[in-house]
Amino acid sequence: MKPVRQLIFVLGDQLSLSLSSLESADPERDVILMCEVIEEATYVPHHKLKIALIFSAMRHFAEELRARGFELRYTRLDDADNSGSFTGELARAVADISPERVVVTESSEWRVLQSMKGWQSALNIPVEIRADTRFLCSKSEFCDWAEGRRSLTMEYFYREMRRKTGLLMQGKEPEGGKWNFDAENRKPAKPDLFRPKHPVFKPDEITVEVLDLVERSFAGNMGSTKKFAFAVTRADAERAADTFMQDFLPNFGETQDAMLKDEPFLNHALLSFYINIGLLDPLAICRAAERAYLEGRAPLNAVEGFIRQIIGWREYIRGIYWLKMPGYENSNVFDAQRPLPDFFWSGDTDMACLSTVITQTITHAYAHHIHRLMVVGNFSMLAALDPYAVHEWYLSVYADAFEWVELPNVIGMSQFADNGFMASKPYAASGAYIDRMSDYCHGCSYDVSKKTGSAACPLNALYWDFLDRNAETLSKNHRLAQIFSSWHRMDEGKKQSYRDSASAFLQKLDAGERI
Ligand code: FAD
Ligand code: DLZ
Ligand code: SF4
Repeated sequence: MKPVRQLIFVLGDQLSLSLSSLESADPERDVILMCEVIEEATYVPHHKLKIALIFSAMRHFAEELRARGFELRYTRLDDADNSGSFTGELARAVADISPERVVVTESSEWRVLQSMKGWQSALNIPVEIRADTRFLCSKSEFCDWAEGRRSLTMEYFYREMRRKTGLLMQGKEPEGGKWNFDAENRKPAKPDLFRPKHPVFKPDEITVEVLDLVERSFAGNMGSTKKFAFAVTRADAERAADTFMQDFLPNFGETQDAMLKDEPFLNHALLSFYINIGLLDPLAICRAAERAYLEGRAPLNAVEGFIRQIIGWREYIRGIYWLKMPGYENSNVFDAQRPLPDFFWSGDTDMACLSTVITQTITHAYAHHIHRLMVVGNFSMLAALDPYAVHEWYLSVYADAFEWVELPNVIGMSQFADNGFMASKPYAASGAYIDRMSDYCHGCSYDVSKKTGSAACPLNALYWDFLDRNAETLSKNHRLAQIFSSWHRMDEGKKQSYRDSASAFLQKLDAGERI
């Protein structure tokens, strides 16, 4: 047997043929290591569908590499000699194969990158850690952009990314004369029986084996794998992307913020899982969306909105993560300490908005952006839930959740726990917002039009109570000046009834009573 030149270690969210660690890989002389390990599967209690998606996509990626002539060393979760950790599996492979060196692409998460940095000395072998080139903006480019700025507004970063990629640009000017068409994208939606259906992928033999493994090994975790419908190969993920471009993109913009109880997906892409594990290339997806606009198949407001989510928000969020880690995960400006209520794991609450979104999360390991931000996130912030516990919940329950993208979205965008480092004001809303953007309130046990008292929508009193409770931090925020002046103009009796209603609600929550 020829000596092994490189042992290339590929992680579960690195399933891309263009991965930097695979550059100049040689099937004749290199071996690729992939492993399912209990440490990764349990650092939070992941949703069963999330574990199944990752394991099945990993096994299919291993097949794809084998078909290209590579030798794979693949450890399954239930292999008898599986050591259970990345470091253990790498050590075992190094001892068995004696490669000249190890090559990896840097981990997407701070936690794993710390281990990676210790491998060279722990294993006494050269370890090359290569940059992850699947992002448009490198970590150092983001630092350069952020340095010296008073505020890190996403919109300005996004414009840089438009210029860099040339997406939707006419020379130096943005297509359509404006950078952002969001003003056209805040409409509610109506149920539509003729709305196209998102594709469903039938599990093949490999997936069926994984589903069985997951049901056996993670029986107590959230969800069920019975209706597993994710794409697990690059080809199927590309099919999902093509269907989105054709059937959903034209209407993506208008209903982006809308919520309907019987339509959890509306016109959203359902592509984040595939992009985040490396089955889809974000820039290629944006180019496909741009083509749809240039060929007259989708309007500018929809295409610009979609592209902004990917080259703007996604890249910006990653930049913030690496700028602020470690330590960002412990941000808690409001000193919120309340543990998560049990209904976060069951959906069992009388608040129809939360019950709908959490139940759909349990079913699909998915909820769209406004569900995450304005339903679960808004409630968590108004009810002073501990942001770290909220972060761990999001990291567990969504199939697309990897810390680099989940943490800033939760800690910064949705909980404002970083005191506005990311968001210029908290995304806080009373029931009126949910009522305007959804059909949830109609069937709710609470009355959205009532402001206070036990029959009133709890969000109405919680909203004012949140502002009042945190006035010292928030009243300096000029974007909240108008709201605080309304609060100050309110008569004392009304203010007190908001405080009393919120306090009664929070006491029930603390006592574990049904709310
Ligand atoms: P669409 O709404 O169709 O958007 C298209 C694409 O844009 C997405 O696939 C995604 O790649 C990208 N995108 C959109 N918004 C964001 C954003 N804020 N940050 C990063 N990428 C974005 N996204 C994750 O990928 N993983 C997470 O763990 C995650 N956690 C979140 C937690 C909270 C509290 C909030 C408010 C948002 C979170 N997001 C997360 C962002 C966003 O909600 C999801 O990317 C989106 O819902 C995925 O569904 P989709 O593919 O249908 O997206
Ligand atoms: C999320 C996850 C899970 C559940 N299991 C594995 C695994 O067994 N093997 C693996 O390589 N990756 C897994 N992942 C994804 C990793 O957690 C992810 O690649 C790292 O956190 C990135 O730093
Ligand atoms: Fe949610 Fe309040 Fe509407 Fe009920 S009334 S669905 S609790 S916003």
